[in-house]
Amino acid sequence: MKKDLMNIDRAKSSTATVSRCINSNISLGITLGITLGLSLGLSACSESQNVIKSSKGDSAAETSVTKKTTRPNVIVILADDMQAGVTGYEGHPIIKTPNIDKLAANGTVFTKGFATSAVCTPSRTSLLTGLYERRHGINFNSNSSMTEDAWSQTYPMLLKNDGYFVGWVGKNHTPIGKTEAKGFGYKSGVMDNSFDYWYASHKHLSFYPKDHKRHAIFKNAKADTQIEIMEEGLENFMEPNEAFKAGYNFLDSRPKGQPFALMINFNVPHANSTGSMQQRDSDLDLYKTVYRDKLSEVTIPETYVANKDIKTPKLPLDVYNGKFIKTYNYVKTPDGLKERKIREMQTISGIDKLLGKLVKNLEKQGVADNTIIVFTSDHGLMHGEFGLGGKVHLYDPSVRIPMIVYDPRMKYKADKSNELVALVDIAPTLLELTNTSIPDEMQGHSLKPLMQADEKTNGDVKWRQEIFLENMMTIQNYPRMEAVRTHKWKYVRYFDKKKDQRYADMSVASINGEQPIYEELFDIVNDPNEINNLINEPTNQKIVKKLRAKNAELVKEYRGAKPLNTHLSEKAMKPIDILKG
Ligand SMILES: [Ca+2]
Repeated sequence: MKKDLMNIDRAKSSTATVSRCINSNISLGITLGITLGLSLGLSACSESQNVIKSSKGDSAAETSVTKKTTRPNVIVILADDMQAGVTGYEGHPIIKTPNIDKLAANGTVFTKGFATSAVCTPSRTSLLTGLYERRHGINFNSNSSMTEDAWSQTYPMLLKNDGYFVGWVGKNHTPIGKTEAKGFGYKSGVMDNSFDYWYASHKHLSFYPKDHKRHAIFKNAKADTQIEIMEEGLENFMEPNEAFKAGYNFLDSRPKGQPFALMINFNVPHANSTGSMQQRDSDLDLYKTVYRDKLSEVTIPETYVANKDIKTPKLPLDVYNGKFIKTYNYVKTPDGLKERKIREMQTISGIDKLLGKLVKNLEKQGVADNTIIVFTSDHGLMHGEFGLGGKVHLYDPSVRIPMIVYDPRMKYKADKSNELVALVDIAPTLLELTNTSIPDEMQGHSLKPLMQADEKTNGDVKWRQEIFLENMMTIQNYPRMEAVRTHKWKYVRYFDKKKDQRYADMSVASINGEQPIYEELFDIVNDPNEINNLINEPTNQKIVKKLRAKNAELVKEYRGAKPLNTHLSEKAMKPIDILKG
């Protein structure tokens, strides 16, 4: 029933966008003061009209013209392993993020944004597909690659198919395709060749990408550091630079007048990058000295437990043995965590610097008033809360993310939304805002109704009252987990590691009756740090029963009946004990 209501919302909003070009011109003067403070220049509407005037003049073509002339550009900026709360707009006491703060002030801030799978690969895949991991079937241990058909249904490919020039800069962590010529997943070349502009590489980039042969695409960059290399790629995207292009003759120039969709995917502040920072002489001061004078003001979480002080583990040892990979060893001591936090702030400020330059470039190009910008992270991270490191867990530090959606054309903008939203909602949002059809299979919902403060919609949007969270990454000692979080409660269930199976089989295990071996219930409102497990409190049994049922319902709905739309590697076919290695 609720989904039907959502679809009605989508249809209404899509109809409304038909007249957006006219509206946006009328409202230019009004919105001028609250946009990023940019000079508008010619509207992209008139620019686009010139480009497509040569198309047919019949009524069908007129519809096409109306659609194309209203189309905004789309930029998604994705941080890596960035917890919610480490920005100025979220009230962080030390970090300075003026450009992110400005985006927050001019856009809609989602205060309850979530990654439904708190791991790079499945979460980034959810952002692209609008699907929960349970349906897209891609993780580090899935030994699978998205099929070409599944890839065609991601938002960048849907936009490309609908007339957009698409670019990708930075990191990719989603294996896609399978080709005889090149191979499986990252090796297939499917993703690299799908983009009109590709200045990116697969898996971790490190802080100095040029140090690694795998990232040869960056070898001619002037800068050595990740964020600045990405800045060079972005500058060239916005204004093709012949000297830059000479080193990469496969890069196309962006045609002026064609709407673009650009993905800017960082590998910071991920510990792979912050852990590889070396304060080289050639680094900017930002990555050497900034924030170091604030070391004494850096705080550790209220629930922090140093490794040597762990007496009673947060989770029983037969549920999770507590061991995490050495990448996250910095949480084991307060000094290690504080150093991590300094580097985290430095690299987030690096992202902020890049955003500032990008906005100036959009101004210069005269498209700032017609460019949607999304800022978010693929998931959060544990910072030693209860002695835990890494991500994956379904506790809030791991699953909560910063999320801002800025659409300069929006006439009545909501400053913020406290609804439960997730990365799966980004793809349908961007498709709706660009007037592109949303595939029925997409499971997220467009955030557009929440972004509007129009009296007709504000406070009257029917929205989900619970969000489903999951972990199916069973490598690195982690248990399978499922959770349902409402505004008030979080219910988490853990499964027996001894019953881990092949990935595709695990995706239906609980649907087929596998029972959890451990459960948690937290009162998020009164216990936001998730300290007290209330699962056995007699007074809570009614809500426990309700959330168990909701969990079962959501797993089934999100998994769906169809097989996973993935290619499987040879490894995926081997017995389970090999998979565990
Ligand atoms: Ca990540």
